[in-house]
Amino acid sequence: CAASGDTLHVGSKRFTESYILGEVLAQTSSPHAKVEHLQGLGNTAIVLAALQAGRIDVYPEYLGTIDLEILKHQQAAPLEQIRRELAPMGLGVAVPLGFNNTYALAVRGDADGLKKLSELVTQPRLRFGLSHEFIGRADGWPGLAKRYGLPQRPEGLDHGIAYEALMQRQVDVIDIYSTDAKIRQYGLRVLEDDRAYFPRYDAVLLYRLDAAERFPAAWKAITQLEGRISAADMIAMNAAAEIDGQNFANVARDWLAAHKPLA
Ligand code: PBE
Repeated sequence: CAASGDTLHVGSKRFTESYILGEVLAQTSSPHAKVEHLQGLGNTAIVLAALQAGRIDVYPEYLGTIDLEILKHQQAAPLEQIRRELAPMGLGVAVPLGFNNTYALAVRGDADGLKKLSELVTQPRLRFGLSHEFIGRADGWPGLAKRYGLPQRPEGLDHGIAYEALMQRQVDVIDIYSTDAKIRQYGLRVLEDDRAYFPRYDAVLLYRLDAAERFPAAWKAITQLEGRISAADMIAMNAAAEIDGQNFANVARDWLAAHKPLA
């Protein structure tokens, strides 16, 4: 298992931003350790299992996801409590990168009237196309439908095709990630969460405590990333990959070249 090897294994989830952040981590640590990036392993449950099994040592995750989906809290818990509960699993959370990437629902820019999630209850005919993970998550559709009393029945789709399905009018409402580049590209209207359902999803690193000890120099380099990636930076990187078609490694390299933390 990787936990005893001489290679630092970085993981990522299967969506654009996670691939890019995985590359940022891998390139940041590569001067200091042998590094391998296992890209786009899957959804939260799969990447977490890889981390717990020692197949990977660290991956980019989101605070609300750790809190509500991984630790199954009913409501947001303080960071200290999150750390206390992760420690017996051999895991830690650290290095807040500097931006929040929350879930939200969005409609086409020309959808008449709609501005807030609470207004969806009066539109039972709208077709919801929601990502599979969102439909299944405790902090996703089940809780959202309950909080807002929503009568619609969502259809599951892959987040990678959600924007195109919306623009081709196959569906009317999709879940978005707030740092997605296509929100602006397609001029979507993000609906206000007027009953404060969604928590903060600050980007952080979820890692094996033993990895920080096994790769001290690489870990030190990684910690220098704290607070350095703004939401605008992340949206621009997502745009470079999804709209301009650049590969993830180049996107990460360009960002690092422009924002290199002082050694
Ligand atoms: N996301 C959006 C999250 C939660 C909010 C896709 C960045 C995730 O768990 O991956």
